[in-house]
Amino acid sequence: MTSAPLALTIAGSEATGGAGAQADLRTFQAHDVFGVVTLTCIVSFDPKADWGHRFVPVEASVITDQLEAITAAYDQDQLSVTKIGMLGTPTTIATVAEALQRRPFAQVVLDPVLICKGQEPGAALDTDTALKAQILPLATFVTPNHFEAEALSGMQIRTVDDLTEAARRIHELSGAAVLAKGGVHLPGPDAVDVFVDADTTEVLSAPKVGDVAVAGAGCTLAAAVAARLALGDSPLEAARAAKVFVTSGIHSRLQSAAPFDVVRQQTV
Ligand code: PXL
Repeated sequence: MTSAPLALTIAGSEATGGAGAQADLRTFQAHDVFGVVTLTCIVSFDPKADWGHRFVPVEASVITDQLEAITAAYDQDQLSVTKIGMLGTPTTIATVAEALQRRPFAQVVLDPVLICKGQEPGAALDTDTALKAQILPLATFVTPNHFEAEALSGMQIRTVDDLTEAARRIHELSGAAVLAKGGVHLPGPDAVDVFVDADTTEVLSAPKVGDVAVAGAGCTLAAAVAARLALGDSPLEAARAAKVFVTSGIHSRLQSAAPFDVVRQQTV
């Protein structure tokens, strides 16, 4: 028998494996963290329609069943870290929020997926509002990308100073540690993320790997934060390590016929 650090991902399936639960599980495994999954939805890109998203939510009762099985099998001492990825509908958001209130997790890493690459902006305003109202207050660590940081902070982000201010506002709003991602969206040679919690503001920087966003980077970063927290890192240590991990995965990215290259997670 062995004991192992565990982490749960509450996320969607993206069938080609670039993003979602598949990326999360590969990231957990790369850190030797035992991963378990509650599946929230199934996304199948449509190659006949410009690789648009076909989205099917998992029924609320089935989401509850998965969480019931997982939390009965592993108690709060054994499984204390969860990562939340794509939820997708207000019903799913309410279901997950209720389950997390019933059985709290010490660490809740929220990747506030408001929209996936290729989706229409603004298509899901009620989902965004529900996520902000019901899930954000439960998070202990949030990883918004450029677009999500603008939506959550209510400000435009054009510079690293803007990104820092937005991260500070999201920290004040949520009480969570925040790792706000500039990605390829800020000008300059570096991909810049900003970490803010009650004690620290730190700019994390790595040279950009090309100018085009890679699929799965957001999922991988948040999952790496969750894995590092499960291994005992502080939030700041987890943020630093996750940035290094995702940068390495972008360097060894996988090509396919889909429009985006995907992150390939490298064993730590
Ligand atoms: O990258 C955001 C994302 C997260 N989760 C799932 C997705 C996507 C984007 O495609 O499909 C399941």
